[in-house]
Amino acid sequence: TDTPPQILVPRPVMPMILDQLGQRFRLLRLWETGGETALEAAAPHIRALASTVGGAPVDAALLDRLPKLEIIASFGVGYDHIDAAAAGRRGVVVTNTPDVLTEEVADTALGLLIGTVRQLPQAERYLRAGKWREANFPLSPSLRDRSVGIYGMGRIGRAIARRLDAFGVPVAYFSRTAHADVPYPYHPDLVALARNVDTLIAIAPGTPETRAAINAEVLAALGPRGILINVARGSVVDEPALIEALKTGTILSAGLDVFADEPNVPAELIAMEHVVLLPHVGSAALYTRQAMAQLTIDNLVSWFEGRGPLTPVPETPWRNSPNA
Ligand code: 8YV
Repeated sequence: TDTPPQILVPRPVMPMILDQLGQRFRLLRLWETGGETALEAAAPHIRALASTVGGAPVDAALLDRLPKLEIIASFGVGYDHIDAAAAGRRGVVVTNTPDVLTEEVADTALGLLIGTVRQLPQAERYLRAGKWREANFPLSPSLRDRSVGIYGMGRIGRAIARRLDAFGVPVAYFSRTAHADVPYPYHPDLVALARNVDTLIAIAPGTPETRAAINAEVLAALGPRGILINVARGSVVDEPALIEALKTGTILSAGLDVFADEPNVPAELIAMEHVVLLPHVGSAALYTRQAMAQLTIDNLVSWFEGRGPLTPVPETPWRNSPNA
C-alpha cells in the first residue's frame, strides 16, 4: 500500500526526530496518545520503533506484540535496553548511534576525571559559599602522579586513552579481548588492572557479562588512593559495594555520570561531598545530540528507502554489518 509506514515512539525524543520522521512516516507518540489502548490497536501495523537509552525496555514480550516490526532505531550508542539478540532472531534490525558521540563522551570523561581528581566542583562550591576570604581551598589530589586503567577499549575507550596520552598520563586497560592495535598494557582481568593503577575509568558496554564487574574486590584492589570514573552504565558497577568502599575509605573518590537506577541517585552518594555526580550528560551537548538524532533519523529513512540500515548493531543479521 501507499500509506506511510507507522513508527512507534514510546517516549519523548528530540523534537528534530519527531519533525523529520513526522514528514515521512506516521508516528505513534505513545506518551501523548492513549498508552496501552493505542498500542494495542496499532501493534499489528507497527513497522519501526524509535527508541532511546533509558527508555522502556524493548524485550521479547514487546517484540512478540509487533509482528510487522522491521527495525528498531535507537538514539544512543549503548543499547542494553534492547534485547538485540531476540530482535535478530525475529529478523528485526537494530541500529544505534556510534561514532558521532565518541569524542564528546571522551571529552566528558576527561572533564569528570579532572574535576574529580582536582575537586573542581567542590572548589567552586567553596568560592560561592564565600569561604575563599577565610582560607585557601585545601590542596587536592593530582593527575600528575596517577596512572589510569581503562575498562573497555572500544571507540570511546580509545578516544579517552588518546587524550590521556596527550596529558602524559600512563594508561593500561582491560577489555573482553586484548587489541593488537592498542599500544597500552593489557591486563587479563579487572582485579589485575585495578591492582596496577590508582584511577579506573569504566567505558564498557552494559551487558550481562559486565554487570557489577567493578565489585568490592576490584575496588579493594584499586586501593585507598583509588578514584573510579564511570561514564559507561550504572550496571557495570556494584553500586552498594561502591558506596561502602567510599564510606570506609577503601577507595578515595568517584566521579559518576551513570547510576544503577537513573534518574534515582542513592541518597548516600548525594550526601558525600567528596564525590562528583553528573546526571548522565556524557553525550549531552547540543551539537552531538543533533548528530545522534540525525543518525537515528537517517537509519530509518535509509531502511524504508530500501537502502538498508546505516549503523546496525553486531547482533543484527545484516549483510552490511561491519561485524557480520
Ligand atoms: C544516551 C548514552 O543516548 O549513547 C549512550 O549510550 O548513554 C547516551 O548518549 C542519552 O542519555 C540519551 O538517552
